[in-house]
Amino acid sequence: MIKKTIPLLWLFAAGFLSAAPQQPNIVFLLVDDLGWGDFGCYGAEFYETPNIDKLATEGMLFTNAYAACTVCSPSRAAILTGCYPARLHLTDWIAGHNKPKAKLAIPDWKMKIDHQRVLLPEALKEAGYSTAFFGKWHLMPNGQPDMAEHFPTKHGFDINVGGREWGQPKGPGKYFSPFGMPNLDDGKPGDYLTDKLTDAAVDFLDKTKRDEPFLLYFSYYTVHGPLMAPPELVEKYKKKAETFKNTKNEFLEPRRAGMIESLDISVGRVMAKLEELGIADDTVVILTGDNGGDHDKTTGGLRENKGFSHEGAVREPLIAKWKGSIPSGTTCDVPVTGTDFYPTILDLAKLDLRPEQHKDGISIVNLLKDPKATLPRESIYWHYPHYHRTKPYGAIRHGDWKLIEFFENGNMELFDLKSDPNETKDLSKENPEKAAELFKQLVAWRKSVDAQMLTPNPNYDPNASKKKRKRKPGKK
Ligand SMILES: [Ca+2]
Repeated sequence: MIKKTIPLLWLFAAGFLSAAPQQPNIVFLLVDDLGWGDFGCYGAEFYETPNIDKLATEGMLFTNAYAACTVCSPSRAAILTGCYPARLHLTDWIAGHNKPKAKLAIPDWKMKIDHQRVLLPEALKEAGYSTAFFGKWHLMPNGQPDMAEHFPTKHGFDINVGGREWGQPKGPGKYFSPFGMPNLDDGKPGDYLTDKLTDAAVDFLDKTKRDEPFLLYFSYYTVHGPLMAPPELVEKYKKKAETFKNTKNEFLEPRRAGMIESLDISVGRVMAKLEELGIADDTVVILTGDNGGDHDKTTGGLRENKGFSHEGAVREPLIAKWKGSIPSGTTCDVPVTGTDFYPTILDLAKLDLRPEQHKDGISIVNLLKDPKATLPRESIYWHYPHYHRTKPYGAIRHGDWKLIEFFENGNMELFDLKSDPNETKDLSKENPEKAAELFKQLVAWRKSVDAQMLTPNPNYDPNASKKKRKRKPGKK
């Protein structure tokens, strides 16, 4: 007995064992359809986000952070797996668009993440983390027999509040009670979804054990449509819009501004709870979005928005805070993407990386220590073999260069994002050598990840999209 006890006491005395967690807690805040220009710290003047702006002053703000896809589900899958949507064959929002008369036929893509993959929450769980999911999931094969096998709790989360197949609130009251979501208290009439999810997240924080690190994955339904905000906030922004000088061509939509402010209030409540519990300094906070804003005036001037193919579709706010480890009030301009969160979070938690899992992500911890550092990566990629607001496309960013290839006709656009961040001038004709070099890389990358391609559509009808749909009698 003595032989066993002494080494244990020695370990306690040496500080190797203590009541405090050895690894940081992780609070991952994922906002739906978040535009690059939606926060004050990213230039917004109409929308008010004091708590998020404070987070930026306490941490690092990224100016070239990307979502891995222009729409929801693939981007979310990339965060959880560390793999590009192209590699996962999960390349569109679930359940996606089908355009049976389009020039190209879309591939037979997957509406779920394969269970043999070890997801970020599963990796953290193996390392002793408790894992909790709140909000929008949207990673279930909607209507298929195995749908129930793909709840968040089947992919590594101990707790799921609100996650189901929905890509937006579809309960009877949508953003207002009743919500019709798993494990979420419907509350009373007038209760607002973002507030109720925040209540649940804060309650989770209250109940966490101090000797067990946690992952709080808060995946907001907001600011995806339908645009619905608490009436007092809608009123506030209606009044503000009356006299607001819109010098930056912002989207003066009082309901959306109210949704953003309710998000900001939620972030403030989570931060306040971490402080109250005395665990703020032991907690990494990461805030980002899943794809661009759903309106072209939400992207801080970047071209296009969600569902398209240019920067406004995929460039996202990203703020990371960890007091004492991430230098406060700093800005990083190095391009990073959604696949990087998995290895980065493992690295922050001092866990072994799992390159066989997060195949397309790299740890950006060296940037989180020094925003002027470089990453051992030359290019990042997108692959969207689907029709949405855009036509099917692929893209590569290499340094300041970006090449977009449109699959229907092989057209390419080349931009220098340093001199032309809003992609106003296509340089592909002026600089065909650079376009060819990037195209070659893009093609090689697609092969390396086994990307699914479109095929000629035998049912192609060039006039289909031009035909006006016949309106049913009585419908406007
Ligand atoms: Ca989205």
